Amino acid sequence: MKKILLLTDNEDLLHRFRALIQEKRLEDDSRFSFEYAFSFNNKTFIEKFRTTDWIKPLKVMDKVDYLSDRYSMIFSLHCKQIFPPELVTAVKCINIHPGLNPYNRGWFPQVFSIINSLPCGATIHEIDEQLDHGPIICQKEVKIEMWDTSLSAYKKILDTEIDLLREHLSKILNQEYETLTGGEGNLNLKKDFDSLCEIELDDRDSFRNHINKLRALTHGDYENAYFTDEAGNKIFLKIELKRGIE
Ligand code: 0FX
Repeated sequence: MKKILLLTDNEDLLHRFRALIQEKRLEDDSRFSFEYAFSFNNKTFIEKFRTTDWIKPLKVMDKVDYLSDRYSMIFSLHCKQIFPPELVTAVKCINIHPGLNPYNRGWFPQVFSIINSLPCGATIHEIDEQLDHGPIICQKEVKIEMWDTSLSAYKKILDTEIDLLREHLSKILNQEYETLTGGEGNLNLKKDFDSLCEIELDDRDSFRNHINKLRALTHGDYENAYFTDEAGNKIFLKIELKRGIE
């Protein structure tokens, strides 16, 4: 029996992955057994899953030998830890990524796609030693509309990740797939997102670009975009867009 580990820090995707495993009757498939873990520093998960034993906190860096010995395959479904080279060379590690590699690899791809118009979507790929970079197993573009915010684009991307898993999971588990090389593309880090959030009040640009920046930084209750008033207070802002009905 092949032991498979799913590592995630995203609760919505965790439940949707488990539902998919049930839907595909993989829980009863004697060839595979699934185990679940989240990042050791994920305080929300630690609190939420304190009394359960089917999912556990894990510090990947400290457990490379254990993970390599125990598992045939490890999935990262929005796991916030970077897998070290010794792990990805020892066991097949697969990333489910909310971006269309190689465009806007890294942090919050849809935010950057709204601003730089590079394609966005979902990608399932083998993990190599670089971030969101390894051989691509499957991917699908998600169209970002003029009225999308980061949140509405993100919801479509998550649905697409699940659609890709629904279509390709069995092939991936049986390692019956071919890969494509994605190229280098471009990479955004957390510091790039943080610097986007600071709005310079005297910046001059087209309305299109200003609107794009604000909708890229509008994501539910997150306080992203801000400017600073004379007293030094941060004033947060977001934008509301509504498509008119013809
Ligand atoms: O789990 P996740 O959706 O994904 C992120 C990265 O985008 C992804 O490339 C990486 N593989 C994964 C491990 O981590 O991240 P999240 O739940 O922290 O954020 C989801 C969305 O929420 C994000 O795309 C934009 C929005 N957001 C999040 C934070 C923390 C904001 O707008 N502001 C924020 O401060």
